[in-house]
Amino acid sequence: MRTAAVTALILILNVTSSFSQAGQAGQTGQTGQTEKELVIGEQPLYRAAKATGPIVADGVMNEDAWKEAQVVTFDHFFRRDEPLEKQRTEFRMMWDERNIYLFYECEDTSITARETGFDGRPYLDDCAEFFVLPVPDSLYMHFGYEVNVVGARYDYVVLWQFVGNRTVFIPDYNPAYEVGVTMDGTLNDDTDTDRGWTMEYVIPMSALRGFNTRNLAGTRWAFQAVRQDRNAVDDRFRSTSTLFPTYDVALDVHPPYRFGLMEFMDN
Ligand SMILES: [Ca+2]
Ligand SMILES: [Ca+2]
Ligand SMILES: [Ca+2]
Repeated sequence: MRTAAVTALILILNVTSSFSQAGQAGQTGQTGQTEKELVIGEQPLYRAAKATGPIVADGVMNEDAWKEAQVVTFDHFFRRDEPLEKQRTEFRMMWDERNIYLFYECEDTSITARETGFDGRPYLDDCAEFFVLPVPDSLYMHFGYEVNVVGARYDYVVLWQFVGNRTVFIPDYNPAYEVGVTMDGTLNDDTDTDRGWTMEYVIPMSALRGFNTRNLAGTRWAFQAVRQDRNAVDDRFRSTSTLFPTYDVALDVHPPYRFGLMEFMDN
């Protein structure tokens, strides 16, 4: 146990060190980044616009504020068996002093969700996930939010490969946040063809307790956004797509050193 704890500490120190070195290299125009090797400090950047008006978590993008959001797609697919499983997802994120706002717009020919329990396994269903580490760095933890299309939530703190190679999920993290869903199709009916679903999150800054959530304009946090796509009621298999590449998906989609960055824009 003592050896594992020391190893974890050394890993954290190494990552912190390489982050600052990579940042300096980036400033001088040098880059060690390749398709397979994401260098800490050179992660891809999402620019989160500041919301200029209220946003209601109802799954409907009818607020003027959303017009300012950068639109990106999840182009990294994993666990994909069939071409059918490569379905399009558009993602938007905004912020203000009180909240982070997320919008997932998912094309889906088969809307499927079985989990209804709290802190269960919504990730085996059609599910939108958000992992955030509220610093511009790659510490070995993050907050996680996963909600399926029937509103079943799984929220947790991850300690990634914290003890040896073991990742610890702490589900006792149960913050207050709002989620709204719309579906264009029929739930859990494999015999027809659906069109898609949306999910809108409003996560209060207070959910990220313990981290600095003030004076955010111009600062950066690490995050990842993920979609699970299940297309058969009786088969738990689902494909996974992510905003940022995560090359070790056989491991999982949670390593914080594969996260990208969000920048809090002041418009
Ligand atoms: Ca809305
Ligand atoms: Ca929880
Ligand atoms: Ca689906």
